[in-house]
Amino acid sequence: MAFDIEVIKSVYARMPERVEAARKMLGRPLTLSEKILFNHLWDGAAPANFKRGADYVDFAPDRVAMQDATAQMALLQFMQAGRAKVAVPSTVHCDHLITAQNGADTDLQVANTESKEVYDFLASVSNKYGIGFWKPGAGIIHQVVLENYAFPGGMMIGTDSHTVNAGGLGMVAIGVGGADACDVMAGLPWELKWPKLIGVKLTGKLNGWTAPKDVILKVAGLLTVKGGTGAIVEYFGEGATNMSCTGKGTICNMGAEIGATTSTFGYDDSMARYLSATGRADVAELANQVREHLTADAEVYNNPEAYFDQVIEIDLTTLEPHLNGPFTPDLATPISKMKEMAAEHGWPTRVEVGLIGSCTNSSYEDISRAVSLAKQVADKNLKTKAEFTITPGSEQVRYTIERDGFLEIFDQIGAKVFANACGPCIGMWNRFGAEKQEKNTIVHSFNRNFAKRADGNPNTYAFVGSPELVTALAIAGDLTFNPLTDTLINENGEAVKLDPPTGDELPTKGFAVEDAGYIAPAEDGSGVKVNVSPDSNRLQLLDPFASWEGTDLKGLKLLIKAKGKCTTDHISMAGPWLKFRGHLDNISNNMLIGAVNFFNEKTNEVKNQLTGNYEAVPATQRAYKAAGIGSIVVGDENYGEGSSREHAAMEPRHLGVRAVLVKSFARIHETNLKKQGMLALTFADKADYDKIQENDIIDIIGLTEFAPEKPLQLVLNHDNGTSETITVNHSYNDQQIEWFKEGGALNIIRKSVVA
Ligand code: MIC
Ligand code: SF4
Repeated sequence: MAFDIEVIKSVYARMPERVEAARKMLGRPLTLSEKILFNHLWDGAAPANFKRGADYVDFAPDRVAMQDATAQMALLQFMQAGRAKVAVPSTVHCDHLITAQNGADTDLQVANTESKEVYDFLASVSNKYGIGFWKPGAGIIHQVVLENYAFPGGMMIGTDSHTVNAGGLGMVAIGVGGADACDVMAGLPWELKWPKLIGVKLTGKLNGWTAPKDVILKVAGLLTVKGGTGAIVEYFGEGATNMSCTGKGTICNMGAEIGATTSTFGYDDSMARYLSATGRADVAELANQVREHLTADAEVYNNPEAYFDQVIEIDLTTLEPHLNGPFTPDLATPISKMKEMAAEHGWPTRVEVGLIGSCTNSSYEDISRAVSLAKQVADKNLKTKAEFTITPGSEQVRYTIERDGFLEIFDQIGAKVFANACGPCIGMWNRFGAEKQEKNTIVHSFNRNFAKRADGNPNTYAFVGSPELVTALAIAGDLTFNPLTDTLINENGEAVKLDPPTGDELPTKGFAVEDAGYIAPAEDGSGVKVNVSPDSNRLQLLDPFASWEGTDLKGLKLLIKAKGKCTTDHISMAGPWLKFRGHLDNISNNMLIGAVNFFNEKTNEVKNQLTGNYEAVPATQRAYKAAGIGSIVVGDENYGEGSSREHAAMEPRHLGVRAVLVKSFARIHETNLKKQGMLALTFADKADYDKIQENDIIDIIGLTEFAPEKPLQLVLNHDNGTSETITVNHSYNDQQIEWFKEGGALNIIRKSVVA
């Protein structure tokens, strides 16, 4: 039986009435996204004609999921909320802290020793507060959620940007910072700007070498890393129903890479099949009863232009396999153009490593299709040219593919199987020789390929493709190999062609697993002790941030004017730093060390205005903090793109940065800044970015009358004695202004506990 079936029943029980009320109020048919949103309005709220992309609305999500690297901070905050138990079903998944090096068993052992303190902390907090705990090795959060918790029509939030993966099962699943998760677990409403809606119509049917991954690689190319900002992407059409549920998951997963709030698909037979195969026939049965509400009204898909803000159409029958990259997931190249593109840009064409798996692409279908290619290596007397690795998404998938002989076939091509964890996808990869920083190419089926992400080497060119294409390119050892047209020379000197991949949507013998890795919490956790040692360098209890002093902020130093792409990886790097995710002071030593300083084009070298010397960013900011001087960070477009990690907002807050002023923000990061009591500001005129000079002293004026939709003024005092005033915008509503004034949202919850 499924977990928390009562929650699912109650969501479905109220759905018909709430959907009808919304339809009546709007006087028009509804998209699926709208149905789910209206059905999850915060208790008692009546539907209203919310303005897309403008109105903040309170929601009541059905569940919360957290992964270990973000759960630490989320739970450190939750511990201060004064609650005995979480208010909605919640889970913790230990997946980000396992370094991939020698293979699953030894790597897992090492992690269990190295991160024991963190795992023990997470296990005991989970046990105490009624949170389901998935131990290290159980799998990657999004795969485990898809297999166990996701359900059509549900709404969940998760402290990871790829929470959106659950859209594959027809959910509205959204990535958030830990402070948002903390609110929902504490029983408070969760706020989101009513999203815009993008419709993607899929016609035709995938065939041959093309996979679901290619749909999202194509969409990313069309919409770019910013194109989905503030929007839910809803996929529909015969192409959607023709596709597996896990394939839909892949597409939704990488919706994070276009900045979309989330992506989703209407309920169909593929979802019912997946639910049944993963032991949840009961959920499928319930969903079948409210089927009409778990997809858009027919008029919407017949005439999408009238209901979506933007509509894209993709014909799956003619869609080509793509490779996206390097260094950004939206640089989309159809495989037939790769020869040209690589030559034009000087991309290294020799593929050193092919990596498949991750939360994005490790379904049974993915692995079975990749294995059909690996099999051809022996059958056609080929030799695999590149290294090859697999990170299964869950123990259930790993166990099943082992049973079905797939791992043995991969073994024959020299593949290494890493633990069921994030591993190389998040820089937890002890790649041999990476420290030499040689220029090289890897191909993987993950979702992100920002510089340094996988192995810490800035000269690694990472390309994202489907597991089947990655496998073919690893066999060929050549980025420009087009398996649709090209041949390979085998060990006998003959030219051979790879047959297109084939596979099974679901295991014919069913899924199996011995120990899935789940630990249920205590019925009554009140007696459970949670220990955090004051000497720990991994965990640190949180001290409340100071509230606003009640005046304008004057005399702020410019800490850094970041140039170009500044993702959360640039602001708070992962990889080696992941181990400090539960220790705010220690992790703050990575603050903005990856951001490029506009004035010298260097990373981690900014002018310390107190000494005039160029120093590391964290050290410079610590010097300002010691001197009691606030500072400001300036950034470019889509600042904070990528991860949900709130450390990217908490570190500057902790070290005394007061405001972040950019051309535009990525959604989760902007909310994280607000939640932590920072000022998140945008240039009213983007050209004003050019007015910011290295030695500026900056005043923020208008805070005593801080109000929604009312711009603030910034006075830039240049070192030649002149000054100029620019206008900056913000998107704070009344509630968020309170967060700022109180010094952070958590201070408000804390107060309510004391009161
Ligand atoms: C990622 O893919 O970047 C991560 C690591 O999963 C992050 C979460 C994190 O930084 O802990 C995400 O996407 O939110
Ligand atoms: Fe883990 Fe990578 Fe998925 Fe993030 S994207 S959850 S790091 S596997």
